[in-house]
Amino acid sequence: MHNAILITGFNGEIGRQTLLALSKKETLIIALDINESDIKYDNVVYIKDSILNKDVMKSIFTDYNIIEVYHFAALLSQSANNNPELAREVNEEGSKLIIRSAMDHGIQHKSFVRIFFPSSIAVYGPRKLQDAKEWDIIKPQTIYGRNKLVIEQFGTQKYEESIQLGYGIDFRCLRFPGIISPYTIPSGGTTDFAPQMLHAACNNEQYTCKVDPSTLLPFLSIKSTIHAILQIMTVPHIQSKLRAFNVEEISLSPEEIAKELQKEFPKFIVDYDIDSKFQSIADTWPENLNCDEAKKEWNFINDCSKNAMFEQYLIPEIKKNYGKY
Ligand code: AKB
Repeated sequence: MHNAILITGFNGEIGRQTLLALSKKETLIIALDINESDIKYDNVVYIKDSILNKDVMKSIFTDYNIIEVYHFAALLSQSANNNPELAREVNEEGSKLIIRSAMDHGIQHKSFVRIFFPSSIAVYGPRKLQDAKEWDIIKPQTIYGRNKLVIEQFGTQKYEESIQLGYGIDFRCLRFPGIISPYTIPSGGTTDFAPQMLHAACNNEQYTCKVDPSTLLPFLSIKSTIHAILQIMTVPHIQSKLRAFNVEEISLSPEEIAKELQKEFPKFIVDYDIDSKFQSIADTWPENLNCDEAKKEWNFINDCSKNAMFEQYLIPEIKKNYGKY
């Protein structure tokens, strides 16, 4: 039976770049997504199906010796608020099915299946924190935040059971802020305005932002996102009792992002049409995150300036992505 890595939601903003990074490994990859793949790598078996399909999940864990799982299939905050039942099914039941399948596999093979789960700043609330720490008030105000917290707690419980058994799963989580990628344009998220602005500016499009210009939120570039995922998944052993860690590079507001982009794209116009569905969520998410635990555990580095993020990475990459050298 071949060793293999399972990745779900590989067509998404984080999944796509994680699959690219994992494809450089020798290990076979089983890539599951509800949509077709438009990118083909040699060492990847593509499965077009839902994470809710129990038969598919059973066959994956029967046909392959799954050693790692990267689970990105999910509805983001706005999509989840618009479709709570589907969000509960996908974000909770689908995630639990994967965790249970991996746990059974680990027990059967007397091994630990290492699982990466992308949690979110959405678990914080109800008030907007500064320098939010992992053990701060955790009272999520959104369906999505509650979904993420349920799985953080379920995965941690199954990890603790695995430690008692001596095999099962090794569950690892990052609480992601907004992600800014020059390669994909996300939808369904509250922090999507940041990557959407980047792409609009490069394509000479005006952008209407649904979040107040002064609202501060934490962000990570996609490059640092993938680096952090690979770091937490390669640390031999996490000493901390925590299983979910904060990661952030920089705290930004829509007006700060617009100003950074207008340095390179002076004709870029942003106007604001505040949408309460977006603003009410953004007002419960932290302004910025304390990442000391990630620094302690695997030397997570986040000394990133606006210049480093935009002028040295996002802008050159977005121009390359659209062939605008
Ligand atoms: C969203 O905005 O829903 C996500 C997130 C911060 O988890 N990008």
